[in-house]
Amino acid sequence: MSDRIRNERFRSKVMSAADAAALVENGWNIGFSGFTGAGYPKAFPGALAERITAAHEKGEEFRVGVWTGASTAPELDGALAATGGVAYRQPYQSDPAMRTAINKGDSYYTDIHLSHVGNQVTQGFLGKLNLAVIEATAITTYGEIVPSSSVGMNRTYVDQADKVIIEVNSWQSEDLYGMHDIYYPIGALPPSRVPLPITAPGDRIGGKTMLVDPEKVVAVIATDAADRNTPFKPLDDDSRAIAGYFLDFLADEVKHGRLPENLLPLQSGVGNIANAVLAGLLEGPFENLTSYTEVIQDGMVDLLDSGKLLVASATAFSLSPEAAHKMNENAADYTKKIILRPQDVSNHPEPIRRMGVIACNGMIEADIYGNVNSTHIMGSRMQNGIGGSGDFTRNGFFSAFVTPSTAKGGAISAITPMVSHVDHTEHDVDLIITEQGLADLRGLAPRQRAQAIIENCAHPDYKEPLREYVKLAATKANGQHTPHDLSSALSWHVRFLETGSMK
Ligand code: 0RQ
Repeated sequence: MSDRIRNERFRSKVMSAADAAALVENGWNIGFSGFTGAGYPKAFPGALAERITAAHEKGEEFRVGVWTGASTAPELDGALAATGGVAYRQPYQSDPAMRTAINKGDSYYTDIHLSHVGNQVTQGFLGKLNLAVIEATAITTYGEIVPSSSVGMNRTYVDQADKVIIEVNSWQSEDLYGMHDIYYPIGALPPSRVPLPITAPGDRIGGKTMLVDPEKVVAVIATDAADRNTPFKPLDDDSRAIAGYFLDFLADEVKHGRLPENLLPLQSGVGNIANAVLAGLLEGPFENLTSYTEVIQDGMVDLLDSGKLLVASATAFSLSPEAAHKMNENAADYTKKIILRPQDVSNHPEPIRRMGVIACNGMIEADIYGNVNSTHIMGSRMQNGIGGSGDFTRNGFFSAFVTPSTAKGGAISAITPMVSHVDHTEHDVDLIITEQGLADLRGLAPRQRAQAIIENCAHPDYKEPLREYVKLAATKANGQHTPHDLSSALSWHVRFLETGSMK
């Protein structure tokens, strides 16, 4: 490990995770590294969970605020949520235990656009950041931090926190050095902000390492543990069908001269459908592709290997164990084609709009007019969070949302008269795609959108009831520009809650 901690001053601060956790005080806000199960600290969170539990057993109050880049893993979100000691969580999570704590109201949660977090922290909107706990692959001779498999919020948390703890993880490949692009904007807050100088996904605008004031570093912990690395499910027929419609649509746009032959930079959300789209690209006709996205999944690595994708810009990996192993073995090669940036750069509206990124994200439900719910089951239960979907959807060249047309074995229609929660409004949503087909909403008025979505995307079991709703809504006093019958608009959700089915 001493060859990874190359600065004597930092070497003298090496201690156990338990000793480091003992430094934490009740009420602190802690900014952790970690994004979609990559690059989160592996040892400190568990040790902190033990400290919190011990305090609770003595009847002492001990709760902390947990800030991250995005989702982490059972060792972080899971372990801390299980203590009941998480008072506050932001900006994104996907852990079952944390989700339960949030939905019970035990942990308050702010669901924030990922590109906004840096601003909000730096401006002080979220209160004081007491501690940053950051995973690194190494600490350089000059005392700079080489990040690991995610960058996320690391730069901002290290800058803004009073104290810093660094976990140096020898499981992460040292060859990741050079993959990161850590941009330090001059005058980061308005009115001093300057343009973000990215005009192509492969542009590098920052340094390879993160700077840290050594005075702030209170502990260095040595670890050797793998990222979460969830295996992908084998591609199912629905995912393949959705990917097929999207790829046919892209080919048609090229044919009509609305997209160049190598498309525009691609953004792809997380999950199996997104991975299926990437797998489809592998077999498809497009060459010389680029990606400006936030997460690099297996499908993206396969595309890079095939030579069809030239470069991928993101903020983190989210890989299967096999792909993570391959990344660790070949990181030096991938460094030439992959750039990991802070999330306020990977998700920044400015380059997304400038380069015309094609956005494609998963959703929970859409309504007949194209409003999308990405976060709340039945309008109330938080699933994960908006993540970066809004950053890309609002600012992309065009924006697609994908989902199977039904959930829970057909008891739920993903196309409803009115969504039970809105994350993306009809103004931002250009394409809706299910295994039934694709609705191209560009330029359509609400009544036309309803027809396109119902006829192309709804499951056959729900088509007729949706048509009936549209007819009914048109007869009501409220049957105006966007026809609605407010007394029955959410009746499908109510029926599901009462009977277990929307049918
Ligand atoms: O419930 O877990 O109880 O079985 O919702 O559904 O099918 O596993 O969904 O993994 O494709 O994720 C929107 C959540 C889709 C994701 C969402 C139930 C379903 C299941 C999960 P169970 P699936 P996927 C980049 C961009 C927001 C963030 C984002 C997401 C559970 O895509 O989090 O896009 N997006 N970030 O049964 C009721 C419906 C339902 C439903 C599914 N209509 N009604 N329940 N479910 N549809 C990444 C980052 O930003 C980090």
